[in-house]
Amino acid sequence: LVASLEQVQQTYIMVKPDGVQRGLEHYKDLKAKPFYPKLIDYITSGPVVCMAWEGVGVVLSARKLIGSTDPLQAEPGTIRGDLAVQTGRNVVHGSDSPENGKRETALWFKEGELCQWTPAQAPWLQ
Ligand code: RTP
Repeated sequence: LVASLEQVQQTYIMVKPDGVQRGLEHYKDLKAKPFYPKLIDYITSGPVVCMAWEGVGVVLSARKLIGSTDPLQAEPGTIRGDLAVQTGRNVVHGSDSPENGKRETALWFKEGELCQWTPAQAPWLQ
């Protein structure tokens, strides 16, 4: 996991209860993995809830909230630690790098679908 707490980043967050019925190759990096066919069955088996978050260090902080890939290794208080049991049904996804955050956000959202928001005149607020 490559992430910095200094730069403003985008991360793509997906509640993946049961995938989506579109032919998007979100997990193309994992094509060679033995679990890939099962992962694609899972992720395309129904609707998902998609989010794009933006903020300083958001890739790392979102992954912290989500917890480890294997729910049994995930800390209590994280989404996977509290709500999941198996790696193959780990409830939620978050980009693993700023580069993938940009790529995945562009894959799942058109520009007009993202809400641009500028905080009030207080640069120390994040
Ligand atoms: P994600 O991309 O979904 O946030 O997950 P991750 O970075 O924590 O984990 P990654 O290694 O990229 O794996 C992607 C998803 O594939 C499923 N998986 N199944 N051994 C297995 O059966 C296995 N390993 C991974 C999980 O749904 C994992 O989140």
